Amino acid sequence: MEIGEWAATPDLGRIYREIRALGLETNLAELEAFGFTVIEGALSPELTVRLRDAVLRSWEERYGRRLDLEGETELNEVRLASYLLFKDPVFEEAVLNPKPLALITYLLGQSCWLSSLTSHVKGPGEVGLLLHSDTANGVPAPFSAYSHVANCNYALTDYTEAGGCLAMVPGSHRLHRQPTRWEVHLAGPERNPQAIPIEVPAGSAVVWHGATWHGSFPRRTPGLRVNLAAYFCRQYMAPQEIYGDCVPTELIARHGRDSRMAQLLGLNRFNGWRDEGPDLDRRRVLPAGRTWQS
Ligand SMILES: O=C(O)CCC(=O)C(=O)O
Ligand SMILES: [Fe+2]
Repeated sequence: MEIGEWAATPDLGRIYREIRALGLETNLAELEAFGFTVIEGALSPELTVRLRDAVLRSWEERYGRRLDLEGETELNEVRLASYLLFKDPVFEEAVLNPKPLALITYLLGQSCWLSSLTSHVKGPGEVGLLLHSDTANGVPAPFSAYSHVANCNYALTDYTEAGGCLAMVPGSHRLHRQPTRWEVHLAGPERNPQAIPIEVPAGSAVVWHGATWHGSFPRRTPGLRVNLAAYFCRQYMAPQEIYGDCVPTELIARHGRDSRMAQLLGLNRFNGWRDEGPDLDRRRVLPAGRTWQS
């Protein structure tokens, strides 16, 4: 059917038309039904390599040692590379990538923020990352049907179970709670039989609803599994990374003060004033006549 300019669903209509124009309706159906979807080829091969190189460079600077993508044995389990956005302009392309961002906008609205941009760099191990829902920070069960947070996980190396790929429990967004401690394991005799490996080629994006149970398998072979986790939240949640005053002026110059990027970085933040009181100018108006706050 044609999605009109319906008064009852102005924001939904706009984002739905965008999702249709981007060819993402099947992904949207998967996201609704199973709580996650895969966009293969979300990154070009060239962009995948640039992002992976930038992640590894940043990790090596942070931890002061070299990594071996193919043969690593020293790095055990996961060590996080965090606060990546300002480390290289290539990360801005990942955050604004139209297809994943359209699905994130469906889940969280136009007013959402980037909560963090990190990489779970993973070497060989036994445990992996236990199953969880990202709806943390004190959100009580039962979780709401709508997402408070949402995630876009880019595979920057090929994802296989033995290589330590992402794990999902399909349909778990409908359980509206965190897994119990008997449900979290991805290895050994207690492995949750409902968890499936997301085996996808590098360059894929996996987008999920904030309530969906996920984790990642232990890596059983030498070398590294590299992801890029672009994690978003509604603005009433506490973002994991604070950008605000740290946003480089060149980044603002590249995108503009009224851009989606400025919104994603919380630069239009309204709450959180001090003695000066609220700054009403921060409720900036979009060309479409809607405010970022909607
Ligand atoms: O290791 C992974 O890819 C999963 C990371 C994760 O749980 C997250 O980004 O929320
Ligand atoms: Fe997570």
